[in-house]
Amino acid sequence: MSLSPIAFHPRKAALPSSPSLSDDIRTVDADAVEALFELPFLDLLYRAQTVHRERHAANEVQLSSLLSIKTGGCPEDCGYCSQSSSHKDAGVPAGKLMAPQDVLQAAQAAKAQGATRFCMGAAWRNPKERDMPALTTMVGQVRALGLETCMTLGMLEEQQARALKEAGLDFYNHNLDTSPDFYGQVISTRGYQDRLDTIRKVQEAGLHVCSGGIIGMGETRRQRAGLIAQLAALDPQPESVPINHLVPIKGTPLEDAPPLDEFEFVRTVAVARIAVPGAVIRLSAGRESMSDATQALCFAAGANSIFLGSKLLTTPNAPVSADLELLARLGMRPAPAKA
Ligand code: SAM
Ligand code: DTB
Ligand code: SF4
Repeated sequence: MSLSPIAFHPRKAALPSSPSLSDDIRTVDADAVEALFELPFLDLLYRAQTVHRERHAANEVQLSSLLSIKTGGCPEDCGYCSQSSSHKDAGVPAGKLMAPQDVLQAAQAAKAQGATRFCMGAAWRNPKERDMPALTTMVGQVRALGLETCMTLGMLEEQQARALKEAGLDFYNHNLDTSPDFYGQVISTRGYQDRLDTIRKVQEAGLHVCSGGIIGMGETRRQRAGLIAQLAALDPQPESVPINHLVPIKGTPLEDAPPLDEFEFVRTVAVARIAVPGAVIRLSAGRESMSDATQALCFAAGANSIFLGSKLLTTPNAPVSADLELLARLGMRPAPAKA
């Protein structure tokens, strides 16, 4: 049986030009990506699985663990987030940056549970210079455990990205979150171009980029395609793409976002797999309320990474024992550590 061609090249210059969008944003065409979304479900899954097997170990899942090293009180107003100081009703109090010693202990526990990457997240618009010594200490200590390191701290300056790289940081997570034309309905305090600029600085510092978005915020299919087109157009493409399902949080503007058809979420994972073929696609937030069957479909669509641990940043994650059991039931195995 022969396979139909599956090459996918995001084309340039077809989003309608808009005076409010910068050149970087205008140059991506979402048509080709949207065409993938329009395929019959099984054809799309077949293509995604074919691409997946060409580039990745078919039955391996990379296991990351996530820790909120600085929680709440964030000056940004991201409509989905419990940690924004604009969303006091979400009930997440502002905390201080954790001590490196406590972060190290959490990393040791994550390693013992089977994680190979440790991701540290801070509810900041950007890190301050005074925070850098503690951050670089954390990176060095976690790296010395033999774990891969990832941080997500908001916007970075060039020298901050370089300092984190020198300290041993492997990945920087900075999401585009959604398409350029839906973005303004979700976030007003940071622009799309700001995000692209931070990603560029992270790339120039030699860090691996982890960048993805959130699905289920009320965006259209075209806008989901717009997000994936932007991610696919990053040069180089990101090494890691987290696909988050919105966790609707009471007290945030998106608490009543319209529910999303679960097959549309699976389709998004499949389209991301085809459009960013070399990346590890992480099935991120939202797994806690997903059935085992839907998660298995996401793996079939090319997802090959999850967060392991009972908590994400402020919301619960699936229990570790249930996750390990699910992987065993599917005959899937944790990917070996690279660090
Ligand atoms: N403050 C930093 C920033 O936003 O750049 C880093 C941490 S922030 C919480 C990291 C990412 O988590 C966001 O970009 C968003 O994609 C995801 N996220 C936050 N709240 C979420 C929610 N309720 N549901 C799904 N994803 C969420
Ligand atoms: C990402 O894309 N998803 C993670 C990680 N990067 C930092 C965060 C998910 C947060 C889910 C909501 C919460 O727990 O507050
Ligand atoms: Fe702040 Fe990040 Fe939450 Fe936005 S997503 S409000 S930047 S913590």
